[in-house]
Amino acid sequence: MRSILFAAVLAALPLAAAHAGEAVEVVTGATASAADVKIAKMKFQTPEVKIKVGETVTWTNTEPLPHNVHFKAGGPVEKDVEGPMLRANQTYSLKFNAPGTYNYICTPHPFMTGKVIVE
Ligand SMILES: [Cu+2]
Repeated sequence: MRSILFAAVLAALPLAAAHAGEAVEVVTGATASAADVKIAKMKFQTPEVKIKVGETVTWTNTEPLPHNVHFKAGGPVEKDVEGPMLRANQTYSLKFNAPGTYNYICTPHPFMTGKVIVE
C-alpha cells in the first residue's frame, strides 16, 4: 500500500514542476529589459540576443506594418508562445526562466526570424 502511494506521488511530480515555472513568461507594465529588439523593415533588427536566466527581452515594432514574435513548441518552450500583433510603437516583453536557445518567427512573416540565447 505504501509503495503504491509513493509511486503516485512520483508520477505527479513532473506535472507540478511544469506548472511551477514556465520557460517563458509574459511581462506587463514597466519593465527593465536586458535586451531590446526593434522591428523595422520586415526584420528583427537584433536577430540574436544573449541574456541570463530570469532576464527580460522587449520587442518594439517601429513601423506601421503589424508584427509579432512567435516561439513554436520545441526546445525550452513546451507550448507555442504566440505574441499579439504589435502596431507601430507597441511593445511586448517576455521573461526567460530557463537556459537554452529560443528561436522565434513573426507569425504572418515566417521569414522574419530571431533567437534569444539564455545563459
Ligand atoms: Cu512580421
